[in-house]
Amino acid sequence: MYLDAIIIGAGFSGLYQLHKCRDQLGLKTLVIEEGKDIGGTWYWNKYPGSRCDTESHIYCYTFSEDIYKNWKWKERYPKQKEILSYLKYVEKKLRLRKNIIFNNKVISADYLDKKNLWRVKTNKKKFFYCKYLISAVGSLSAANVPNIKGIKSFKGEWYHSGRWPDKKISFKNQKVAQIGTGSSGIQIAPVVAKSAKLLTVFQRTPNYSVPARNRKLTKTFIENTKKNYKQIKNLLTKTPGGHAFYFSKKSIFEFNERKRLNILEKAWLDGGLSFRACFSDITKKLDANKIVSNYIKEKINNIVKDKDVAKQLTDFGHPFTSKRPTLNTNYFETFNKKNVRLIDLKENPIVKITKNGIKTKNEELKFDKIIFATGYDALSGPILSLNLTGRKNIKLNKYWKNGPTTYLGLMIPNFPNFFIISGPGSPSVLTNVPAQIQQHVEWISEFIKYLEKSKSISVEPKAKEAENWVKKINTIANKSLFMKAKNSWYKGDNIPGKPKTFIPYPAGLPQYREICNKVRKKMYKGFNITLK
Ligand code: NA7
Repeated sequence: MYLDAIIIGAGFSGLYQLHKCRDQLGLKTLVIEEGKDIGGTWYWNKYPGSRCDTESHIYCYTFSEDIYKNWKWKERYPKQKEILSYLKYVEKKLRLRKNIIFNNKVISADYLDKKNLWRVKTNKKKFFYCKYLISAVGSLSAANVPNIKGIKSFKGEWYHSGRWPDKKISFKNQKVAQIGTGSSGIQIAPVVAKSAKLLTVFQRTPNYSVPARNRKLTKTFIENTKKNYKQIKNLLTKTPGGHAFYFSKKSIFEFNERKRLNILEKAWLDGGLSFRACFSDITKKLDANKIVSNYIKEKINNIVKDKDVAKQLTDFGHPFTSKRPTLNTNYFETFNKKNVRLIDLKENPIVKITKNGIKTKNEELKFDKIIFATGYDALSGPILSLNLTGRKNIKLNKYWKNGPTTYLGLMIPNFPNFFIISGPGSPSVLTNVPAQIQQHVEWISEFIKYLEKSKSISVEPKAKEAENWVKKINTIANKSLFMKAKNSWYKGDNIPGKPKTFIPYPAGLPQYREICNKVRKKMYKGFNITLK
């Protein structure tokens, strides 16, 4: 089957890209989706407590006033189910489903040099041909299940947070192990602890976490977001992370201790991701960061009653925000429950999984269920899993053996007409993702329009431009607090054998947008365009 454009993935990015390609560019377009329905990340992440850490009124599309205004969010942070319903509402409105095939996983894609076409193969042995291939597979979709000895022998059930099964899973009266304490694990533990007989949380690195302070949205708030649609849309293009808050312009050192504390207390009570923005230098300067890191530590110490557990939960070896900032609802309070136990893997590492549970250095524990909240092969993992072969038989896994090389995070040298949404080298995971997805989709669509108009056969970035882009990212990252974290998936540390390089673009969405706009204005400088 021949198509102008194939989009892989039917989440936030794939759906918008389909609308753009089909309805605005008039391209014959197909979306290929592995899951049995739309949703992408939000289709797979059905784990207990799954909820977005970004506020609902901005975790959505802003490209259409009609779509924005006709949807009503219920809570400050949307639940996984609510986001799925939202995406279904958008899909229905734009009549997207008819151009999506489900239950098909792309297992390889080869660029046919002579024909200037991509040949895409799925696990159902279906072949598709297209001129433009667009990855909308997401940044955090390649689940990382650690290779722990004995996992196959486990008699109970195990699940990964990012591949949660469709069936209803009960933890009632069960002995449950949870490995991992990132954003997902921090959401899972308080919910599972409500029904489990015993929940044992295995922690490799303690995590800073700020209260989410979730709440039902008031009628007035909802009305205001609708009334201020244009201002909100505009704001999201101005703030560094595409969120609805600015960073304070004032350093923490401009205030005396009492005032500092007042500001921190207020931000803590408000909760949410904006906590880190209450001073200008928390995320930038180690001395400012230390004050706030200690403040969070004290908060946790005040919540957790058992002093040894509190110590384990606050033995941070990294600055606040150098790893992904997390939000929680009663995560630390959960460790005050009698049926919850924390195991610090630094003191008591896992030796193996047995048929009945987990054997650690110090003990053998029985479990009915194991939850892996162990994260993802972030950003590059989902692209590599497509098994791409580009021009002259160049394999992507070889081309990226020293780390993902892209230009603007959008295209890869030697892989013509292949575009990436939210991939390595783009601001992606460091932003409110739908805000950056829209920027990407709009930029890619403009580019394709230009390519079609100029009767181009193919386009790819110049190798030198891509090398410089990677250098630029690492130069900025090397000066940042991000590099002070060990085991950070931003740098590929969490996957054995993964090249150690900073992966997302770290200088913020407005700066990134400006660079992309400049490239467009300069008639796509940095790209080799081959005309008919
Ligand atoms: P994260 O943030 O990568 O967290 C994964 C957690 O799992 C983290 O605590 C890791 O510890 C831990 N981990 C990873 N591998 C192991 C092994 N082998 N043994 C023990 N512990 C391990 O993933 P999340 O899913 O929580 O969040 C990712 C994003 O997805 C999130 O922001 C949402 O946007 C959705 P570490 O810190 O690496 O020592």
